[in-house]
Amino acid sequence: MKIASLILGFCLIATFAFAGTSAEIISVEQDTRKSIVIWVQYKVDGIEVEYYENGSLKKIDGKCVAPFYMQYSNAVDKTPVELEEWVKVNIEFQCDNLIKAKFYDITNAELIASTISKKIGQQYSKEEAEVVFDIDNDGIVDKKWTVKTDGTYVEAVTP
Ligand SMILES: [Ca+2]
Repeated sequence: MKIASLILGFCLIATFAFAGTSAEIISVEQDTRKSIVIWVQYKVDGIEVEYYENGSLKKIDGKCVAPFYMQYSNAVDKTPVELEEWVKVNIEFQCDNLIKAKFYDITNAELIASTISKKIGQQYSKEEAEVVFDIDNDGIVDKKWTVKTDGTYVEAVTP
């Protein structure tokens, strides 16, 4: 009994500490456009991913779900085992995308903040800019000007 409690306790801890994504098929239906709609509850770090349909949060049986569409044309030549594999591969692909999106959010935010914050007080300036002309629109630059804010320019010698 103690062992069972320990195992149950460990499972609860493992559930709460779960980091990553999970997906559960909640409902399967056929839509009017001849495809199968697989409603999937996705979780990222244990938190449901919200999906809005026509502006309202889509829920089935109290669970946030997102649709996964399978065209009949993708299904007709598959055995039941192949169908299950197809669904598994595609839903796991969505899980991968959720992990990547979360990773990019965190790493990008940290990278941007730490990189740019090192530049506080940094000043930048330019006195001139280059303008190129392709007068006959053949992809070859015909003229280059170095221009300034006072309206002056210098034409570069082009070969
Ligand atoms: Ca040209």
